[in-house]
Amino acid sequence: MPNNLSLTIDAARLQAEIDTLATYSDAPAPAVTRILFTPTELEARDYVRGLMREAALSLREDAVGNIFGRWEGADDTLPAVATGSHIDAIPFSGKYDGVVGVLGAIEAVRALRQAGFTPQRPIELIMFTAEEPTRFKVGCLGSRALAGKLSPVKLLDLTDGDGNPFDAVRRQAGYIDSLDDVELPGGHYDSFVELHIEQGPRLEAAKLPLGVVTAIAAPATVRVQFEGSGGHAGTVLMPDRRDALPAAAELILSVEKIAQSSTSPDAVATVGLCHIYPGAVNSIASRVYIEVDIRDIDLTSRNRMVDTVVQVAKTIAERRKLEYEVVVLNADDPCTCGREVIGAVVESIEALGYPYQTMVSRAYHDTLFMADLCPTTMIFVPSQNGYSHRPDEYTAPEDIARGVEVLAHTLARLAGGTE
Ligand code: HGY
Ligand code: MN
Ligand code: MN
Repeated sequence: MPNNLSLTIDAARLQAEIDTLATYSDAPAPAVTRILFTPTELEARDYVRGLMREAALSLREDAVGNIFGRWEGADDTLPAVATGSHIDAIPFSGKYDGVVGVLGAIEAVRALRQAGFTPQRPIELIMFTAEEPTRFKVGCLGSRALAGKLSPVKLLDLTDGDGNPFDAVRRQAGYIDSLDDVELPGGHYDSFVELHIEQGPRLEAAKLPLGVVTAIAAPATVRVQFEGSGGHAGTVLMPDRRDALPAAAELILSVEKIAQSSTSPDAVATVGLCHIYPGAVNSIASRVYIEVDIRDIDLTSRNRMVDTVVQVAKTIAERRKLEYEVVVLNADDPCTCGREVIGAVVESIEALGYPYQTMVSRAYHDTLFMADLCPTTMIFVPSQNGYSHRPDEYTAPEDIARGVEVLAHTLARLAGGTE
């Protein structure tokens, strides 16, 4: 790694690209909605492909829609250093989540090239398919598949909320290759570093511009469906009802209580999605579908909460004489980041003279699954007021540029190379 690599990050160009990408949205600005393989998201993919090509990256796309942009190294036989993130966005969210790690990585490559740097190892950017669980109910779909944690058989099982199979939707989007070729072997990458907004309040509270991630919390999702008789809101008397909505209401309050009463400070649980059928003011709910998001850094605590939620859902349904279905959609392990990769980020930050802190990520990211393939870490930049997954998500351009500068130096350090 050249000692005095001095890089110029074009913060204004990067911000303009972030603002342009935000226009590919199915929600009115400043909100962003960009759901996997919708026409809007396909147009956004085209925009990112163009930027990758302009940065002289050679492109490859796999069967689930992960997009790879490769900068060949002096020794292309060596496992690449990888970086990247996602551009899909949950409904009515912000324009920085994931985007900073994709467009920022492209800017890092441009800055390194402009400084005359040539990497020894190849450097590969990855735009992961569907980090958000919005359409197919599983988060990190692309990175899970790369890490072999979402098999071709499981991928063929996936359908979206309208019953469209993942396989049909991906083919309509132009991804027709075999799902068997998605999984990457261990050793395929040397290391992986993801630049991401913190999506929480800690860096801002500590008045620090940078975070280095040492571990990522363990996410789980539980799907619960209650089924009753429904019927006319005026003519079915109270003793004769089997109303699905009060059952869901009981469970939603229990989910909150289960997390609040945990002794673990990082225990969180949320019901962010609830569908009521038929959804009419004068009709008793015949079916209610909810999804529960449960997380903790501590796996035992997280698993205890999942087990309790499943048990409480069953107890409520049986007491109310409702049919029910309770499915644990995913219950992932937390990940510990790689000491050497963390070291490379810390060395880069300290050489640049910036203050920072090491920290755990309470949000999950593609890094969680890349950790099954190689040593990983993340670089966090502050979120204003800790806001994320909301239209007023914001990170200052100078904070983003600083994160990109650290990412670029880290990639150079990990890849080795010459000016
Ligand atoms: O939900 C998460 O942690 C991530 O932002 N998808
Ligand atoms: Mn997100
Ligand atoms: Mn994200």
